[in-house]
Amino acid sequence: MPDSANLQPNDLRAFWMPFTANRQFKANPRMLVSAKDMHYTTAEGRQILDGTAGLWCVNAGHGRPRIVKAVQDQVAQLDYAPAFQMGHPKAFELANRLVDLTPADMNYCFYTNSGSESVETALKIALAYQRARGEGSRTRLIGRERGYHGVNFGGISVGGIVANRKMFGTLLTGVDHLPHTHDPVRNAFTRGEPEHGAELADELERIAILHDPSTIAAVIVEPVAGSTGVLVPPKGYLKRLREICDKHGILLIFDEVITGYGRLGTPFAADYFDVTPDIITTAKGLTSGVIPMGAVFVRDEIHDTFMNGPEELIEFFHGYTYSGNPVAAAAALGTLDTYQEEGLLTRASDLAAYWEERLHSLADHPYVIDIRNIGLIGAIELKPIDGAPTRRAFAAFLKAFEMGYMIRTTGDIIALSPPLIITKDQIDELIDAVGAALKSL
Ligand code: PXG
Repeated sequence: MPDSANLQPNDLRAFWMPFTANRQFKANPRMLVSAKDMHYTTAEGRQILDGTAGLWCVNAGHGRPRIVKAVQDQVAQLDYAPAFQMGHPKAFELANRLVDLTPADMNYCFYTNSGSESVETALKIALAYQRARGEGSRTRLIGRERGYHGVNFGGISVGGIVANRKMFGTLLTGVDHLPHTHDPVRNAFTRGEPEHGAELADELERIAILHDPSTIAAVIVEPVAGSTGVLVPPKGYLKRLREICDKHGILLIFDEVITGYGRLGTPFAADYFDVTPDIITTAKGLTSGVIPMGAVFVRDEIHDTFMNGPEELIEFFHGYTYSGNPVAAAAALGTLDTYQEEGLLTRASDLAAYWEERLHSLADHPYVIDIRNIGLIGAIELKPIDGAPTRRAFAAFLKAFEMGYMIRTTGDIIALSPPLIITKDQIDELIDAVGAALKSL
């Protein structure tokens, strides 16, 4: 057998792993070699219950037959087609099916290969749209503290995670940030949307007046911030952002890379909160993580504004070699079939009350200082060890993995976001395991 087919790799040196403590991992690797439905199997043959849908992406569960077959058939039939000035049928079929899921007047889809690329694409569409409609002075982009919009330069510029920004120079110019909405003093242990904090949206008004609204192109926010530890928007906050954007001609971008495709129990967070943005970025759950793919959805008015030059000219100078890749498109179609046949885009709403109840049952466990939840997302915030932030949550992560459960930590926050196929028994199992891991700390 070639080395790559070995279940136990013999040398971990060359792979510089992303967002990983490389030396620690390589000293004691956690190696996954197969997966089916709700479980991974490790190289040692242990079963691991997936409490995080991989990295918030495996919404349909692992090894789902329709997706596997769609990919196998497609790679044998048409492996690649040029993405520029050429097409293939599945990219069009997929776009049509996707825009049927998006809010009513968002009928156009631009393909990318990741959440980070979806963000760059959305920011570029926003700037180019403002210019195309004669508002070229609108060059500023507004993000939010604690926002995560991927790792490319636009995304880290509008993002609000210090560690992702500080090593990388001056970033984009002309960016400002809203304050984050995390308020443990007023909102700790809230179930669902917190009561307090809608007024933080008014900071957009202040920023708009500071720079003058005519200089601002777009605001980008995650409807629910995921990576920085599940920050659920205060009641009324997103509606207020929408109103201020409307008042000042500013585009509103929802980064739905995590919230898209059923995570909250609706196809998109825009549906859940009943707030329609101008642009939605997605990736992850689009293919249930199987093949890298992202999609950006825009309102008709944005797309149509680009469609007025000479017909033989390219309207928008942007795109990727793999935009709408045939195998990725097939994976996405297989994923949508699975979501639709099994009702997965709304299943989280059936499970949400049970999930919430079980999650909040951990409130009395050691070191727990807050619990937050929405849809099929949960977060348990721990009191950091004095002088050693992140260590306590990471210890819980290691303990849970040893016990056969995959959870995710960010700072001292445990984040949970299981595949949407999880059963109530598996929710019990996962929450009990997290409880036991906390008790062992
Ligand atoms: N936007 C949002 C809202 C995200 O959550 C990205 C953009 C970037 O996507 P890509 O595909 O370029 O990674 C993300 C990614 C975590 C975690 O544990 C979150 C992400 C990725 C990896 C880990 O919180 N979010």
